[in-house]
Amino acid sequence: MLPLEEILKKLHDAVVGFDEAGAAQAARLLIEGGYDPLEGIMHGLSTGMDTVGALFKQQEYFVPEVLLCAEAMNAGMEVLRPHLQASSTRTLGTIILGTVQGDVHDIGKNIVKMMLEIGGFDVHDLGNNVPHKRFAEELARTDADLVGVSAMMTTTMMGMRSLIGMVKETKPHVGVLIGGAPVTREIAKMFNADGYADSAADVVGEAKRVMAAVKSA
Ligand code: B12
Repeated sequence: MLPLEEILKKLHDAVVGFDEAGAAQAARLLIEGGYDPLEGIMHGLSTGMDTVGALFKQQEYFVPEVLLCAEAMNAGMEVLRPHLQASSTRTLGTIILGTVQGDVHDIGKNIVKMMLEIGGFDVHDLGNNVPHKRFAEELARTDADLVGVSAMMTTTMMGMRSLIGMVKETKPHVGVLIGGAPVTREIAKMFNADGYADSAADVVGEAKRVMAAVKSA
């Protein structure tokens, strides 16, 4: 059996090397080794995407390479996902989730979605590049407790402020969670969001905290 560190490196390298078969194989090794699949997602596949981000910034990788890396990440995720333990069958709450208008990045948002579903939330995923109007329609149509918004660019992140304003105006008791690479706790506070998480590993705890806070307000 390979040590965890070695398997995490294989997952990382498979993402960076856009090796779909390698990512799936390393993911299987992780499961066969009895390791935690979440560890593989957070410290293998996601860490690989961080390296891809650095290579993209240095202009060593361009959009086509990044998309191939994302495919490799998905191949690993497909193997790991069924092994994540659902915490309960009871629905803790309903959350409307999407990537903000103008922004097509959805890899992180999809991991957040998966964690929320496993954590017991009913997730209404609106996808990426979601106009504010779509969030408003879904808010009116459902009895959601929370709205989760992802933004990966500094430019699109600015659009979150008006989206949060719109949610608070129409449904003051709906909590808003935000996240994505450029978002910080300070920005979340400045934009009047109720919650923030910098990693999908913390998102369920934060969603529960926000739900309790808005309900008791
Ligand atoms: C993959 C990627 C792409 C892919 C997206 C594929 C897809 N389906 O998502 C493609 C190739 C399409 C792409 C396109 C572009 N990209 Co791009 N991309 C990236 C890259 C390399 C990785 C992002 C990623 O998936 N990370 C892995 C995931 C797992 O991490 P994450 O998204 O941060 O998510 C975690 C947390 O943030 C958090 N989280 C995320 N969302 C949420 C939501 C909530 C509610 C909560 C609580 C938490 C949370 O939990 C997640 C899981 O742990 C980043 C670099 C980087 N360092 O981020 C650039 C990056 C985001 N891209 C960038 C740019 C500029 C672009 C383009 C404009 C490039 C171009 N010239 O065409 C276009 C944008 C088009 C558009 N209109 O959106 C810049 C943004 C710069 C900025 N600060 O504004 C970055 C930072 C690269 C860079 N350094 O220049 N990109």
